[in-house]
Amino acid sequence: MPAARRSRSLAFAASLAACGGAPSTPADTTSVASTTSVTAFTPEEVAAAQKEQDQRMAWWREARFGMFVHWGLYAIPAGAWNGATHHGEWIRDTARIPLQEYDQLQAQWNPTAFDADAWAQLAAAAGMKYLVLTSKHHDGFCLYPSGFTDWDVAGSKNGRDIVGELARACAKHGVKFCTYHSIMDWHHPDYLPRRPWEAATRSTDGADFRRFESYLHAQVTEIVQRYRPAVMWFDGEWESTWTHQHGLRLWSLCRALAPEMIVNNRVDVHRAGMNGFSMAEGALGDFHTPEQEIPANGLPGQDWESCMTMNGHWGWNAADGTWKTTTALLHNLIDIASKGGNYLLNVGPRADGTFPPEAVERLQGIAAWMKVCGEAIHGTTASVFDPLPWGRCTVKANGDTTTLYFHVFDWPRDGQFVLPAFANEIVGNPRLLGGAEPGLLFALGDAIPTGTVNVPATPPLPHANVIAVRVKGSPQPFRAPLVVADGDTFVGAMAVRLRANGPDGEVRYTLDGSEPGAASPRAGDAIPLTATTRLRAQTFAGGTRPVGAAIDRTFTKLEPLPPTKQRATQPGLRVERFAGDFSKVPDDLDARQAEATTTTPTIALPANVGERVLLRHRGVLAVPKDGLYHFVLTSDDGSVLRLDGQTVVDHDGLHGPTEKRGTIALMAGDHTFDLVWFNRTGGATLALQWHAHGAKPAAIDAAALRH
Ligand code: H79
Repeated sequence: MPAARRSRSLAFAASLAACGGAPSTPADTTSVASTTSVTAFTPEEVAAAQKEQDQRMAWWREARFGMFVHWGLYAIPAGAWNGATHHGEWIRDTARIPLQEYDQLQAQWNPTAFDADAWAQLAAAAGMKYLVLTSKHHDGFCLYPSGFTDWDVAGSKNGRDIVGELARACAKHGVKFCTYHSIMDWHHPDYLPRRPWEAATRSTDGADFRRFESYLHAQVTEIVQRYRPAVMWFDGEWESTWTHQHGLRLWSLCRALAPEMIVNNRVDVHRAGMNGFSMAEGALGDFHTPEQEIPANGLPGQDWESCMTMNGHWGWNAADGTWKTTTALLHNLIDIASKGGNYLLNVGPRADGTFPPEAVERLQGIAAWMKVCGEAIHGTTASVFDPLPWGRCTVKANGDTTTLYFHVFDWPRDGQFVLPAFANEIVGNPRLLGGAEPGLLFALGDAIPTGTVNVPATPPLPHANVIAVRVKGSPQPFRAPLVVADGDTFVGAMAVRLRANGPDGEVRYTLDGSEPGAASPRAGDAIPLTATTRLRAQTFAGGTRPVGAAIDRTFTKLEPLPPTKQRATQPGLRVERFAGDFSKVPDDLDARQAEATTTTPTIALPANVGERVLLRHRGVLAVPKDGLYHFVLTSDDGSVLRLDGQTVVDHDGLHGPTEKRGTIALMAGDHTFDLVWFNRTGGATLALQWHAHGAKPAAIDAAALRH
């Protein structure tokens, strides 16, 4: 998945637009253009908007941990319908329940054991600083009495205002109350589109999406004015009817209603797939929302929150026993905090209003840990070190000192904890949270004030143990040397540069596979490579002590493949079509008989290519000059690109529309081209781009393809 490239300023244009006046009326489509014409803002205006965003995000950035609550009518069937037990909050869709049948759940809504105070107390004790409740999920049912629909708790036999009770309970327990409100709505007659499976039976006659937008704005206004949520968490924005203009109007409404309210990025349409990272410049929202995943390297410089379930479902599913352990949940929290994000951990309450005991047990386990180690989570920022093999690090600045919290997942059995290297002076004794005081001895390593901490052989806490080290100033970690190289493969020769990454230190390297030592050559000028070479490098503090992570990279010299002798005079590629239930490219394709053969001028799927189909594009690719060529292959489902019989990109298997890259060295001239693609069911995508090393990817021009 590509990392998001977005400055935090994404929300500025719109927040400035919103400052300019009242939000536009949704039905008034003529005003849209003027609302969205984002003209140039002065640097002062941008700085003011940035400051405003920083102010409203301040508590959220400190919080690091929140509770998600998915609750609604779907808790009544608890995941089971017609014998299947895998459903969740999507049950009306996944079990294809007709509206009239689903409507009957409203009469059964009767959460007699709902105790808002108990929920808020559990969240507070677990160190969760905010709670996000589904005021409305995709099924459209509202957990509060809405003035704009009867499809709400007020229309059930138990009229309790769940949102109101929980908002008050959260306030009492010092937990910020927030609401999740789905844009997608499977109940409102004006919402479009219908679910594909109900399109024939649920008429869209008279449906008007502009009226739905008015309804959505009315409900958001109602919720904000009545319950003052600290965060408005939108979702279900990915359907075709929701546009950036709709997002801008909803964002502007929120900004005008409650300038201090935080709004997630799902208000707008620019997420890349379901992973929750806004990709486009100008995408709205205060924070990114990766779902069920933790970005491998965080999203440096940006605000993000990973929402994740405790088992495999958001809504209550009685059959789901796949509960993550308390250790796994805490490691997620620590991992996310160490990458600078927030963790929004879900609970799916049961229909009677109680949390499942498995969830309570885990929350209590987390609470016990947080009681001792909460200071290592709350108010911290991302690690400054290279990935640590034994755990994670969080950082907290306090005036002119900084506390480094080392969260140890794998406790050193020999009682010797080796600190990651940094150049700061340590203040006082390291602390083992939850351990006996003073407890720790500290041994200086060389001239650099880092080294080994003596720790008890048995740590005090389950799940993870935290060693807190206070240092002077801001952290100065030693990190792996920076490698400046133009890729990992080359033709002919290439140059690689090494640079120290951090405080004073020497970078030393080897090219023969041996471990770099204090006597290895010191990096200075560019290192020329003329053959495949393994480069190993390390920073040495004081000239002798290896510090930070080591570099171990192989640069591969490729010999360009000679052109084929195959004659190809016809323009375009030959396309063979095969029928079959493929889940991967079959090995025996050469032996199979195509059911049809056509030609194509460029690589593009025919309209309505269909399902259970495989297309094989063959011919030659004319390469303009000797060199490295990179290929970007996007497909849904699988595809494999071969040139001159060599696999260049293997993007095989069943998957959604994702891209994969590959590199090959080619001499000028024709090369045999063989691109296989298949679709089992659902979406069908195929695109191939290429570029010479150093150039930008582009589609393959028809002039380069013959057969
Ligand atoms: O509210 C939770 C989910 O219901 C919602 N976002 C989180 C916070 C969400 N909506 N859509 N998705 C997540 C992704 C869509 C997944 C789907 Fe499926 C795959 C929809 C249908 C197939 C998951 C699996 C839901 C039903 C089956």
